[in-house]
Amino acid sequence: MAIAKRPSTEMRERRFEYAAAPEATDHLKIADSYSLFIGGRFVEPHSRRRFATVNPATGQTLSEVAEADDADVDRAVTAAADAFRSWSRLSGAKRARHIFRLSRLMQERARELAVLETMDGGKPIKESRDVDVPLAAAHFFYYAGWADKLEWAFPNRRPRPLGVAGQVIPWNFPLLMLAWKIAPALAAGNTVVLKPAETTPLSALAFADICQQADLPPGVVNILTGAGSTGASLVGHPDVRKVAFTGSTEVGKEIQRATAGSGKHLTLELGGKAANIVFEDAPLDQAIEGIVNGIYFNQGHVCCAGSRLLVQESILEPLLAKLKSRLGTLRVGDPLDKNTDVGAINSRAQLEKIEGLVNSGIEEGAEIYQPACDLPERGYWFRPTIFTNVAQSYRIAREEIFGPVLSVLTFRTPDEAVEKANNTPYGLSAGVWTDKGSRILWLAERMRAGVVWANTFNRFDPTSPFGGYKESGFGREGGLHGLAAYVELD
Ligand code: TAP
Repeated sequence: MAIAKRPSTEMRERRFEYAAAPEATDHLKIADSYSLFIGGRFVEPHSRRRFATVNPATGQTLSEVAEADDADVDRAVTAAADAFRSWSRLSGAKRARHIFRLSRLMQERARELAVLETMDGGKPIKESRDVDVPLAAAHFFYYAGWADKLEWAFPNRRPRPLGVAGQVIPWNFPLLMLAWKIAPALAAGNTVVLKPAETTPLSALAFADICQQADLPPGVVNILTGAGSTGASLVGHPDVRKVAFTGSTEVGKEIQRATAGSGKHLTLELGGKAANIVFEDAPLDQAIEGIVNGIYFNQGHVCCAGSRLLVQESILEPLLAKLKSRLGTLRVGDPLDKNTDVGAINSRAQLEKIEGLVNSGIEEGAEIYQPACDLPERGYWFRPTIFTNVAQSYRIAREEIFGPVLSVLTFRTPDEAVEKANNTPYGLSAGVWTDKGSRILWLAERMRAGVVWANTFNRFDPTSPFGGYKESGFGREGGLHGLAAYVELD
C-alpha cells in the first residue's frame, strides 16, 4: 500500500507562480468613435459632443463615445414610442423569436463581449467569460420563454405592456444589468431606451450591433451613451412610462423625487452593505471561499457584496488565520490574464472613493491587513483588504465602499448576529454559514434583506427575483417578479 507523504509546511505555504495566460484581443474591433443607437441605426449626436472611455487597467483610451443631450433623448424616446405600436401588437411567439435570436447571438459573440467587458470595465476575464456574459444570455433566453405565456404568468389577469421604458444602469455589470432591464421589458411588449454608465458604454454598443444583426425591428431597443445628465433627461421625459434604475442610493432618491406624481412606474435597485454571517459550526474552508467570493468578486464592485463579515467570536482566530492565508493566494493584476482573481478598479474616481473610506477606517481605529502583492504600475488598483477591530459606528461598517474591502465584526449569539446584520440602512442581501438547516431558516426569516444565501454567496439565476428593502430600493428583477414590473394587470 502506498502511503501519501504529507507535504511539508513550507511546501504547503509556497505560492505557485503561474505563467501569464492572457486572453487574445486580436478578434476584437473597437472603433475609434461610436454614435448613438436610435431607431435601429447609429446616428450622430445632436450635441456633437463625445467623451473618452478608458481601459482602467492601463489608463489608455479605448474609444470616443457620443454624449446624448435632451434632443437626442427626445429622438430616442420618439423612436421607441413609434416602435411600441407594432412591437406591442406582435404575437408573443414572434416577440419570443426575436428575443431568442438576441440570446443566441450573444452566445455566438460571447468571447468578443467578454473581452470588451473586461477591457472597458477592468473585471477579470474569467468573471466576464464565466459569469457576466453567460448570465446575460441566460436572461434573454429565460424571458424569451415567457413572451408567449404572459396569461399563464399572470393567471386570470390581462397583462398589458406599459409603453416606453427608460432604463439607466451602472458600471459594475454593464452587460448583465442591460440584460436584467431589456429582456423582461421586451418580453412583456415594451420598447426601451437604455443609458449605460459613462465608464462602461462599449458592451451596450456591441449589444446595439447585435440588435441590428438580429433584425430586431427599429426603435424597439435604443442605446444612448452619455453622462448623469443624459440619465436625468431620460427619466424625466414625459413619454417614458416606466423608469428602471440601478445605481447609487443617492441618485435613486433623486429619481424618485423627479418621478413622483408623474404616474410613471418605477423600480430602483440601489446600494447595499450585506452581512455575511459565519457561525461556529460552519464548514470553515467552504466559508472562507464564500467570504472571498462575497467581497473580492469583481473587485467588490458588487451591490450585494458581503462587505460586513460577522463571525461568531469562538472561531474568530482560526477564521482570520485561514482568510489571511487565502488572501495571499489571490492574483491581482492584468484583467485579461485568465489566472487573475482581482482586476482593476473601474475608474480613478472609484479608486479615490475607496482610498478615502479605507483611510477613515484607519483613522477611526480599525486594524488593516493587506497581503503583500505587486500592483501594476499603470491603471487603477487596490489590494484586497481586511479590517479587524471594527466598531459598528465606523464608516467602513456603515457605508458602501464598493471596493475589495472587508470589515470584520463579531457576535456571540444568533440574536446578536441578526441585530447587527440588520443594523444598516440597506437591505439587499445577506449570507449565512452554518451546519444547521433550522438555523438557516430561523435566520433567513429575520433578515431584512431581499436575498439570503445559505452556505454560498453571490449566486444568480434568471429565474429568481433580486432586489432590496429599505435604502436598497424597491421592485424586483429576475423571475416572474421581474416580468411583473413591465406590465399593467387588468
Ligand atoms: P450612480 O452614480 O448612481 O450611476 C448609475 C447610473 O445612473 C449611471 O449610468 C449614471 O451615469 C446615471 N446617473 C447619474 N446621475 C443621474 C441622474 N441624476 N439621473 C439619472 N441617471 C443618473 O451609481 P454608480 O456609481 O454607477 O454605480 C454604483 C452603485 O450602483 C452602487 O451604489 C451599487 O450598489 C449600485 N448597484 C446596485 C445594484 C442593485 S441590483 N441593487 C446593482 C449594481 C450596482 P454616469 O455613469 O454618467 O454617472
